[in-house]
Amino acid sequence: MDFDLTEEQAMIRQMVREFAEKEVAPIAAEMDRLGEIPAELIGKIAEMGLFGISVPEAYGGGGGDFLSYILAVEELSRACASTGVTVETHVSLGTEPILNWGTEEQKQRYLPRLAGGEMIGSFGLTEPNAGSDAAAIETTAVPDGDHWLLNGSKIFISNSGLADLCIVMAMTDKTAGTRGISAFIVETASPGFSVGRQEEKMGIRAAKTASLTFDNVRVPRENLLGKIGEGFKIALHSLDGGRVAIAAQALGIAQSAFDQAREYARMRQQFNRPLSAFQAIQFILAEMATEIKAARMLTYHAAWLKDQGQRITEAAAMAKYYASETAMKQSSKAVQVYGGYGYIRENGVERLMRDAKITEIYEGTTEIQKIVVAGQLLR
Ligand code: COS
Repeated sequence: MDFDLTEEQAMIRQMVREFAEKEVAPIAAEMDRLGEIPAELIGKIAEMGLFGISVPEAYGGGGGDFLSYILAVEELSRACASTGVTVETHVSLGTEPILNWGTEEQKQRYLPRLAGGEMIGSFGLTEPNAGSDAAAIETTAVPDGDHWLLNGSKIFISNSGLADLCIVMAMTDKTAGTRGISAFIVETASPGFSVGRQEEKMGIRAAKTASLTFDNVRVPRENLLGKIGEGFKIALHSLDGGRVAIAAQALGIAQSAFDQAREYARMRQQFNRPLSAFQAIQFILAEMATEIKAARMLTYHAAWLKDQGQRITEAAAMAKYYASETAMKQSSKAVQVYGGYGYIRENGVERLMRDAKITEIYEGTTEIQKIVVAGQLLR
């Protein structure tokens, strides 16, 4: 058992940490206020190679392993959870499905541009009537000569408005249940593809989230991803990886909450002593640090299993369930340590609480993660 990062993983973590502290953290509050990640920052992330961190060098990526990517999402999210999820959506949900399920031709066509950040990726699964019940999607794809015709709509789609490409799940056979769903690589510039208004969210306010509408969108036949009927499997397999990355996002938020709470506890004086001299506050910090460590172990272990080529359905669900609850708890505790100063925007800890909540919801709610874990345990 080896708990050390490799030299390369440690180097990537350090590099992303420095980048996040210098380029992301100073503008995180402003991005949250404006509801926007500046194009300049997206450009810098692309320059750093973070959009292609886990894409093999043969396709223009950095050739890093999955754990390196997880470390990058954690460090970005520690500075700004909106930035973390923008990269996460692009990598786990917009790029990995092509890497894992695409034909050689699809990989050659899309991966170099995705890895370089010239194209941003997204993932269209959720619909108004298909949230946790992902198989209930109503968007349809019907063959039409050399194309597929897509009709329907999606909601709550991350990176909408920013993305150039969307992996869209659509029904190709309504009578076949989950095996009637297929996946398509859809370019967002296609006629009939439209993006709704950006949602006003509680947290991750700088990340883009909008609905999509497909009005007779013509998708070339060769853009079917995987085989007909494999879409649900592709979606859930992609979400396995995505859930580990959301656990990493949650970890970044929780770590930031701890860092700020500790700093404040040392600095803030009440009753002629720093807060950190009170056992009530020491216990809070001890609980925070312990739970964050446990969440980190689950998350890195799930990433390590993926790097060993093992199925991670259970490990990913456990990591996401635990890390997201940890982020919610720790960010709330950080606000408590700050007291009234934590409740006002100025100090930045309330943003962590708002950002943490979504990690318990997207890419499968906590309840869905428990269903997945129980399903594996009772198989
Ligand atoms: N990887 C690959 N394939 C998987 C899989 C995984 N992690 N999980 C399930 N599958 C396959 C199964 O093997 C099965 O395939 P076969 O029909 O060939 O046997 C198929 O998918 C259906 O599996 P299952 O019957 O377990 O699926 P359910 O309909 O019971 O749904 C839940 C399972 C509820 C867990 C699933 O719908 C889910 O994860 N929902 C949440 C969706 C979600 O995360 N939404 C967020 C949107 S993205 S922000």
